[in-house]
Amino acid sequence: AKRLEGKTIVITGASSGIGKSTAFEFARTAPKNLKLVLTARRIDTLKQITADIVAEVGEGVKVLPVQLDVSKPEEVKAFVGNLPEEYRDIDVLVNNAGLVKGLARAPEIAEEDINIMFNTNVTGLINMTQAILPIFKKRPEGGAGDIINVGSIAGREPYAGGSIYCATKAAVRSFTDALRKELIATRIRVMEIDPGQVETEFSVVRFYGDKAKADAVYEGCEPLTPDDIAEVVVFVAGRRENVVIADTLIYPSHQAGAGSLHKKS
Ligand code: NDP
Ligand code: 8X3
Repeated sequence: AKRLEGKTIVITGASSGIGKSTAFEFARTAPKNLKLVLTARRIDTLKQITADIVAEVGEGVKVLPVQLDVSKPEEVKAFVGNLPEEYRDIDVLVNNAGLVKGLARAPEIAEEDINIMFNTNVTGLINMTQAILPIFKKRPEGGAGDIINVGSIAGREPYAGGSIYCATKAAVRSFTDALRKELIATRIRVMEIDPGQVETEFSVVRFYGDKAKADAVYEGCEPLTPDDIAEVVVFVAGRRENVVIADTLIYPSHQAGAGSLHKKS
């Protein structure tokens, strides 16, 4: 907790699931002196989460909700400059915003879905990283700060019906690994966290709001909770500065691959 004290942390996709849990987990771990910038498209939800965090941990954590659509390059470009001065000295960027749309197979994949997934999961993550890296690079020793990218098992093991989503997460993986090499002479840590099955709004979004279809995904399974992943995010950010948890893959006990889930009958 001491190592996180005084840090400014930006989380994308903080209105739900893993991002929201990560916000709470940072606040609980370093409740004395932390600044959290919570971003997503749903600003009202972010405001509620902000109030809930402060109600739980107190005023030691400063929380700023900011509306940001990472798939809009102009919004990302304006993001840092629009932050109040006291939130601009960012130490940790959690690139978590992401989504899947549908289970369609080529040649039936809607162009709109392809664009939403790539613009959010890939271009959005890259643009956020490029917006914040100049802040990191101003620090001594070539720069310092943490970039924590949320990938997926889907980026390692592509599956039928998930070609586009899997391709976006494979792209996250390539970008992350190349960036770590580009920044080798600095103290900037580039880390990737790859969850397996986590129950969040992920499947509701995949099935365009159809909650019954989403629930069926988790029937007979015991998925991870978003808190399980949040604990890992906060753990990697809290290591000694010379320790880089470059890569993690996190499954629930009955999962061993993208489509490899043991279902209780
Ligand atoms: P949720 O749907 O619960 O949360 C996704 C978050 O991303 C929301 O806060 C949403 O906020 C935000 N988001 C979506 N599009 C945008 C956008 N254009 N701009 C800004 N924010 C956006 O799902 P998860 O918590 O599960 O997903 C978080 C990450 O974890 C994603 O990258 C996902 O791919 C990854 N992941 C999830 C797994 C799972 O099984 N759940 C497994 C492996 C990886 P809003 O709608 O308010 O913009
Ligand atoms: C989410 C994992 O395999 O359900 O990233 O698409 S999967």
